Amino acid sequence: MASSVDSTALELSQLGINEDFVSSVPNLRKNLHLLSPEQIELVKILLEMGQSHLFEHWAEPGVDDNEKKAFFDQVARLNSSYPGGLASYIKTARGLLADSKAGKNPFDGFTPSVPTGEVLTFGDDSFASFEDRGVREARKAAFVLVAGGLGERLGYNGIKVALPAETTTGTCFLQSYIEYVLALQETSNRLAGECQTEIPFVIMTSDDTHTRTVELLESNSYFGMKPSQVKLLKQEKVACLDDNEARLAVDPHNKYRIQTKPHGHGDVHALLYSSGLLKNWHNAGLRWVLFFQDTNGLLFKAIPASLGVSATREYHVNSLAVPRKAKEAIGGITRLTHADGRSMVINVEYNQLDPLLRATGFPDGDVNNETGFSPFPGNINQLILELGPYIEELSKTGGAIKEFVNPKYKDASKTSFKSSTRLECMMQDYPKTLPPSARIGFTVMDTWLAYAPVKNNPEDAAKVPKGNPYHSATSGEMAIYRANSLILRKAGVQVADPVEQVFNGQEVEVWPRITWKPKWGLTFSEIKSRVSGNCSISQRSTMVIKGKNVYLKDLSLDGTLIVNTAEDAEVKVEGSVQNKGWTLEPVDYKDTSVPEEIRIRGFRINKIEQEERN
Ligand code: UGB
Repeated sequence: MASSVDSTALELSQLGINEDFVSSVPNLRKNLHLLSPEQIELVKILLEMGQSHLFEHWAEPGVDDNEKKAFFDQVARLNSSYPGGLASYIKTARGLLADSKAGKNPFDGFTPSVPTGEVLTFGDDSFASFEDRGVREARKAAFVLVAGGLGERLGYNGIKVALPAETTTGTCFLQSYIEYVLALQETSNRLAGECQTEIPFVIMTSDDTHTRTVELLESNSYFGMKPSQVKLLKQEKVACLDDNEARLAVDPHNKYRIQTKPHGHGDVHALLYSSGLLKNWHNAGLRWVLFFQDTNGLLFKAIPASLGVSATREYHVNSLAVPRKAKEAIGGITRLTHADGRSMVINVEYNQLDPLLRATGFPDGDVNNETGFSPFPGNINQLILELGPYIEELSKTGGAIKEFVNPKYKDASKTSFKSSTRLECMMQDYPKTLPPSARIGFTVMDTWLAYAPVKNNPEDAAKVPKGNPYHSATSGEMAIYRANSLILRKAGVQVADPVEQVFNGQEVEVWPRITWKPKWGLTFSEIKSRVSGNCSISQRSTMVIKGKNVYLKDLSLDGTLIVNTAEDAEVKVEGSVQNKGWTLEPVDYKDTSVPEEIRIRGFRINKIEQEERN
């Protein structure tokens, strides 16, 4: 605490504090002499913004003084981490809460329609040429993983990026992402005839995930990436709001703290901007920033082609999308046209699409059409932004993204909330402030290739309407085997049909458990070049390719095959491999004797017999 001044001698006007404000909070007045000039400045902001209640329960000077200091440390953080500070946060909150109370529709005046974008078909010529272009561009890209979310829907106790994407090799999501980026870096540099370029890799964390993310990286030597190549940016939470006047909520567990909650993945833009990274990247000649989420084990299969689309079409913003099932919990990419002529292509979040459609002449709301899918492509929240226009826009906005508020009201009078609320923002709302001249596009890929997130706990996944994706650890893992099987089929391998099995109450297709390291095959043409002759893989088989220069020729696999090779060694895998292999043994998600990361997928792998080739 600051040097002490006799409170009676304290001239409020000298401090620039309005007497009327302080007189209503005698407990603050008694403590004023404890405060430093910086803390007095924060007091002024809080009082001017109608937050005197925060001091109502303060103890006499000499009691809890350390807690009072910690209170100001928190207020200083909340003030500095929000563009425009706390005053701006409270002002925006008042406006949004008033709109919400009035039932104002954020899409008022806009009519939705289905936009057009680039629709890709895996493996055809145009897909191959986009992939080729994308891999060449990759050395001019930076990758940004947003991983600050707790994953409340999944209910997993650890951080989501530490979960195995699949349990055949146990590779966790973060390892898989890093290995893909390193493989892209290597191939892209090789094609350019250079080797020095390092692709920057940024992870946005939060207080909920930061320490465990650092531990995961450090205990695994950054999964082979240079530590200097990885940057962590931690997002701060924002203050909770107790009522329509945006009075900040006192933490129920500590009267000297303001309750806080996450602000959403939209924070990534302000953090990137204020970190100075964007300018460094621009100066280093980078052209693209790719954003992606924490648990999609397929997404890098879609990255080369979608980056190729961005480069070919010169999109300032390219959103990756997949065909969307009506009511699926992914946003819909929509063209919104205003009565005044404005028009934009933007994500409409899953909880807003149905009411918007119903209010604008689509009485059935969010429903599938004759194709069995919603006509609006599903946003998988993987964005590719062109760096130059991105910096230009952020230098105007500071990275602030249009926010929203979602209070749960106690009753129809909408005067009080069931629990405190806060402002939130989403990274895909970035285009909302862009001028009409911005080139905004999207790229639609097959779901089996591009999207299988792990978001839902087993109980909720089992309740998903039939035909809609489970988005669980079970379906996320099975989707990796299916994608790899389908890719090899397309490359000419006879891969057996899957069988249907039920794990944790979810019926899934079980394909052969095929996995490979990204360096083995980043693009379809690369994978094709590694397969020749008459290869076949039975349904009960498992194949793990760990090496880079591994060539499958006339392979007949019925069992488990692991191919380990030294970095550059060339290995031909030929002939028949037959053994008892590895089986999937069902486990119940309620069986707490089984590790959590296993039981949430409903099976474990029983490694009976395998053949290893080196
Ligand atoms: N995240 C953060 O980094 N910080 C936060 O404060 C919050 C989240 P969810 P959500 O593709 O499946 C999104 O919770 O928000 C990270 C899109 O909005 O998994 O319900 C978090 O760690 C939606 O349009 O998803 O829905 C994670 O990596 C749709 O595209 C990411 O943000 C949907 O994802 C997403 O957080 C989807």
